[in-house]
Amino acid sequence: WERCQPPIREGINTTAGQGQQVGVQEKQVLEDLEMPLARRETETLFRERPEAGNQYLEDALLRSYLKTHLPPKILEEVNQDLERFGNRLLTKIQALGWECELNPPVFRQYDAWGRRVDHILTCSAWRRMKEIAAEEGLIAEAYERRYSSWSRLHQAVKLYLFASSSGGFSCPLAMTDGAAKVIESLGVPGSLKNAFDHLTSRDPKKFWTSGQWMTERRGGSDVANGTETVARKQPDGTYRLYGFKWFTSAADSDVTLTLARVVDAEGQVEQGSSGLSLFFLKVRDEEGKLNSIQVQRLKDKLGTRQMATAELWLDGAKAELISAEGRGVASISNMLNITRIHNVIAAVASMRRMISLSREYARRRVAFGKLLKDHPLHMQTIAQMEVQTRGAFLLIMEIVRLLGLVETNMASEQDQLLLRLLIPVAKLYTGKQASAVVIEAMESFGGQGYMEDTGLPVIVRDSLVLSIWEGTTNILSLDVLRSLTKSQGQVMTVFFSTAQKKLELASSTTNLEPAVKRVRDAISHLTRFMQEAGSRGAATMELAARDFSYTLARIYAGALLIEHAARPDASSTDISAARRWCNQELCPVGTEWRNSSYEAEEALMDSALVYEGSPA
Ligand code: UCC
Repeated sequence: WERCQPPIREGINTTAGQGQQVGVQEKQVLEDLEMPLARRETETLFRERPEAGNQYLEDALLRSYLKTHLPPKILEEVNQDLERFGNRLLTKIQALGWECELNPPVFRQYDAWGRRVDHILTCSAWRRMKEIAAEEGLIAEAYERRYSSWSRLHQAVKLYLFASSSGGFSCPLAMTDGAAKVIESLGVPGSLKNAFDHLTSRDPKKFWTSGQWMTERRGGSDVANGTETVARKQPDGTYRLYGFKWFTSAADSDVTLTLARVVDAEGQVEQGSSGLSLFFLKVRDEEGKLNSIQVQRLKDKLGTRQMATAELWLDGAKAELISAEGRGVASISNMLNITRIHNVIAAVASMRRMISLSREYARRRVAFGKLLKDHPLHMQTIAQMEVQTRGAFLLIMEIVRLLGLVETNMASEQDQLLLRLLIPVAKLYTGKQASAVVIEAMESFGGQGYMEDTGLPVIVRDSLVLSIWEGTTNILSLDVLRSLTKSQGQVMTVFFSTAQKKLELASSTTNLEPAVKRVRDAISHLTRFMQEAGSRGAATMELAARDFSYTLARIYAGALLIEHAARPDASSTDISAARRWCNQELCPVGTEWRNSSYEAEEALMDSALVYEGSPA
């Protein structure tokens, strides 16, 4: 309101009867009191719009990470590609992303003549995104392996730069990557060779995207018990699928992987996880007709509205069985681990984009007589977000580095175990971080952050799903425990030894001593917790699973930040980020253990607290 008030002008007397000169001035003042003045003020506000530049060039941590880890020849090429891609994102792709937001998909069930058509209509910008994804090799890069183990990291960095400008297209890319991974892990059998070529193509005319239809009405998390879809074998060896898929993301995709129960000769199916098998199917035939699939409706979602999520009836959809019978969950977990990695990439990208806009805004916006950037409290808030984002960024780089090693047969058994553990840890931790950081960053724009047409609420809405899809925080915490059980605790041995090695690298850096000490203390608290809680059995570990996973994320990211800050050419900000990260509670599971939060009586009290006053 203050901005709309006319300014007080010194030296202008508006009282009547003081001659012609005064009369002209008075007229001027009266004119100024009209709209033009208010409009001029508004124009000032326009100039405060934060503009992010080339997101690659402005990302100091990303660039220093690449410089530290990539071999020089690869660095040179990757650097060139990323700078070019950063410019393309800024000048072309970002605008397309906004168009996708403004033109969400529309579902048309019938044509003008009453024929059932079930068309999901997407906008031209969305379709252009698909072409760009192919041209940029956003999937291909990872499978061509021209930079050997570093190809995965190169791809991940491109996806990270792309995510916040992609208009939601990161979602189909995640599933496409997951499908390619499953097919590759099956040895690219002849029947899937064509599909693999399409999914990993750089040719926009050839490129296919994939869905991942896992969720049915009775089970999003509990896939083993919630899947009702059945598969009937046909004389030609193919199957026909019958069932109802409750959430199918990017339902305009070309192909999909899905789970179903094979019907045996007696017409029976096996329930539970061991009754599930994995199928590949094309969504449409060559003429564009749906593969015996009916679209019931599109979902009305809080965010990711650029992307069509549908309810689908499978009414005899033709499909190919691609796992051993009953090994559906284990087979699709190859896809899940890839889509979970993409989830982490998207989480870090959304935090990075919001901070990038926030810091630009702080350079332009004046409040209380000075720029926001000159208000220490404001800068402290953004710096705290920056520290969180740096920890998350190094986690994702570590994961894709390990994945690259696994994919090029250069990984040790320890690397594989560590990767298995870190994927759910990073997914659950960064999903939560993203919502917290993005909402905090929204606040740094004041009321403007809440305005739809700034584009900021889109980032907020879209980031909220990151802790839900691909496994909620609790489901992922249980997956962390699954990785412990399956490896008989070996994942933890590797976790501890790798974290300790990273800390040793910093032993001669005096500035990092306090941070190193805090991580070492956290490791000993965690070790003590595991010794004591481990003997209490599964129920205790289940109650502790979330805090346990947070502890792993904080310790490991702390070790990574310390490692990065211990480089000979590390900056003072690298050191400060490591120290600040390590100043937070690094071992929440130890604290809660001391508070007896995981005792059986406390679990009973949880229920009592939740249900007090609620009818039985
Ligand atoms: O939301 C969806 C699509 C969204 C769009 C994608 C966007 C991606 C991000 C984009 C960013 C922009 S699709 C729905 C997502 N749904 C889920 O994530 C499901 C959540 N639920 C779980 O993860 C559960 O934990 C289940 C389904 C895995 C539990 O199934 P079971 O059958 O009860 O689990 P079991 O019996 O423990 O595991 C069966 C087998 C075991 O192997 P074996 O038999 O050899 O011992 C497990 O070790 O599967 C293995 N397994 C795994 N292996 C299970 N999970 C994993 C894993 N993560 N990695 C390796």
